[in-house]
Amino acid sequence: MGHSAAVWDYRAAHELTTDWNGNPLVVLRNPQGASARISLHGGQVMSWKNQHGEELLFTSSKAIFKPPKAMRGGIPICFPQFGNCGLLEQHGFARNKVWTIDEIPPPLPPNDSNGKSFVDLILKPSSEELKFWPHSFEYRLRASLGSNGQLSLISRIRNVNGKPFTFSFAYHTYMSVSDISEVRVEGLETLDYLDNLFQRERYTEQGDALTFESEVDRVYLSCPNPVAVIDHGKKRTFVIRKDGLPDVVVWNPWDKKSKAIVDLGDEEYKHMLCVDGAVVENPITLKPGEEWMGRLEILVVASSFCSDHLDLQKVRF
Ligand code: TA6
Repeated sequence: MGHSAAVWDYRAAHELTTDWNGNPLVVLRNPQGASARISLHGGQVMSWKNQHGEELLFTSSKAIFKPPKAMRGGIPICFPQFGNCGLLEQHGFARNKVWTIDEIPPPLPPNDSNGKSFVDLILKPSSEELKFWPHSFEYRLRASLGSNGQLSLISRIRNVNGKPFTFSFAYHTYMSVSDISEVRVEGLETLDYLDNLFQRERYTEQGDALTFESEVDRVYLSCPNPVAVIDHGKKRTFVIRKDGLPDVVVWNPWDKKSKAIVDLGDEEYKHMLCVDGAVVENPITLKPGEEWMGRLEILVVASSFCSDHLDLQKVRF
């Protein structure tokens, strides 16, 4: 793009536009040519491209971009409930609501702003949500793109209510992969997980790395940083770091489940993998006036950058 980082105006590097369906969309760009698109519908990241213009997130060819449902792909936000075991709709309402741009957000540390193009969004409950979930909150989301192409999402949820409330949460991240049979996930070894395919029974991961031969729908508990999704086909690795998000959800619907999902093509499970930074096992309780923060950072590096025994510690965010 011909801009040097020194003269790059990061504030001006976010642009408000609309998708083909008329939904407002914010586009972030970095000086090297990477970009991210964040919809005000759901505060959902719809696209994240590297400096070569390659898409890093999966979007279904059958995705429905029409509110009120979340688009199948990108990064839908699951709040105030992950899954369908509460009183609310599956994965909560945040992904189906219209967010607004937060013009004067409370400050974040300089590291979360300097050298990044970013946008701040806010969601407050409407009288409709309050009927089903009677808790006043302010949910602030910062989405940013670093000069190295890193995507960061910072959620700050504040209780502005008179009573405590409890929530679970996930950044439901659909990664685009060459072929699911060419992918392995590292960083989950020896961890306990809840298996959604077996009534959330608890197991311990025995393998050195997680590979995929059938449907997987698990919540790995208390995962340390980083977690890596290694795509041998594309020779690239997603390195995931998180803060305030102890659990990691791993989901691939495989062939049978895919056929039952209307907005997912029958064969598309081969090209997606959800790996979510999440809070599932121990939901968060906020007292009046308290705030919770959950941060997700994803960087994509060439797999050759890491050796066979992936030295992820040397990956700089
Ligand atoms: O664990 C991930 C999961 O909860 C799966 O059980 C699966 O249903 C998926 O999310 C997608 O949910 P959605 O409501 O977006 O169709």
